[in-house]
Parts: sequence; C-alpha cells; structure tokens
Amino acid sequence: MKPPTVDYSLYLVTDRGLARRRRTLKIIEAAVRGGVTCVQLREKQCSTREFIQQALAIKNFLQTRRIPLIINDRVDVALAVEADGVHLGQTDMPLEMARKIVGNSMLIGISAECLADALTAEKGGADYLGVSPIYATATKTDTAPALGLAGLQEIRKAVGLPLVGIGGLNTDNAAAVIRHGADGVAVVSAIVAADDPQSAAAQLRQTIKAARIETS
Ligand code: TZP
Ligand code: MG
Repeated sequence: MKPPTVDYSLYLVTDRGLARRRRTLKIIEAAVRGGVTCVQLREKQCSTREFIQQALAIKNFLQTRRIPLIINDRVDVALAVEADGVHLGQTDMPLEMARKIVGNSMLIGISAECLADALTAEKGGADYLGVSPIYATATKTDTAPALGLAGLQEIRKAVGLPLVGIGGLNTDNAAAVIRHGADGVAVVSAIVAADDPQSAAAQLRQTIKAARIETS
C-alpha cells in the first residue's frame, strides 16, 4: 500500500554484489539503525522465487518500522509481496502501463536521466523521481551522462515531484545535492560496501539533516 507520506531523505538501494558476502537483510537492518528512511530492493541476477522470498523477509522487518519498501524493475514482484512501491527506469515497463497494473495504491518511482524524462514522468503520474546519475559511478556503468548539480537544479525548477538524487553520492557530496533541490539522497556503495553500514548511514543522515536546516 502507498504510504500516506514518504520520507525520501536517505534512500538505500541494495546490491548483493557490493555487500562483501553480507546478507542484504543484515545490511538493511544496520542501515535502518543508522537512519535510512526508504529502501529499494534491487536484484538483477537472482531467481524470481528468491527475489520474492527476500522481499517478504525485508518487508517484514521494514513494515514495523514504517519504512517503505520499493522493488526495483519488477512490477509483478512488487504486487506479489504487496510492496509500497516499484521503481522503473527508462527501459523498464512504461509508467502508464505500470500504473494500470498497480493502481493508485502503490508508489511508482521513475528514473529521470534528463529534463524531458522528468517532465514526462510527472505528467504521467509518477510519485517521485530518481534523478540519475548525478555523478558517474562504478556501481552502474550503463547510465546516461552525469547530470551534475546543474542538471539536478534544472529538474528541480521544472517539476514539483519529490526528487531523489542517485549516482556517486556519499558524505562528501550529499549536502550539495540537498542544497541543489533534492528531497533525498539515494546510495548504493556508500552504505552497502561500507565497513560499517550503520555508521555510514548515520553519517549520511546527519549530513542530510544539517544541509536541510541550512537550506530552510
Ligand atoms: N541508478 C543510477 S546510478 C545507480 C543506480 C542504481 C547506482 C548508484 O550507486 P552508487 O554506488 O551509490 O554510486
Ligand atoms: Mg530498472
């Protein structure tokens, strides 16, 4: 079910390949203790059955803490586990089709790689945008060219939807992303690959909070 309000401040995107043999659920538990406000389960390799089993276990943990679970790519998996949302890129199922399938009770996040993507997604009824990538990143190499802070700011001026920056973000640049109009910072490696995911999340959350106070 779509949560009434979503705090996108610190949005964790999982990646088992970067988890250094730690289980995704363990990383999520630590990251939530550190202050993650939203979790996207991103599985590119595993079987559908495993994806669903993992999603159910993660949902069980997140639900009691009122942290939304968003499923990457897979509308069917999102529906099957009654996730809070699904996140779709520019080569995934088109937004209008996904909306027909999931209805209005599920969040749909769209990756916007340029201003036109952002405007189209807003018009099409997306709930939030992943502005992608802000910076080049080794975590995902098949990305569009980096938008930088100027690209983020341009999208901020043009759309009213919640914006989450993603791509190469960490404690050094998270504050600038907030100052340039993002509602949240999405990270993979800065938390998933950290020696201590809890403390990495706590530092990011603190940085984001401080930048918000500064901009308000
Ligand atoms: N989408 C755009 S960039 C990216 C995704 C999933 C990866 C971001 O990873 P990192 O490690 O936070 O740079
Ligand atoms: Mg995708």
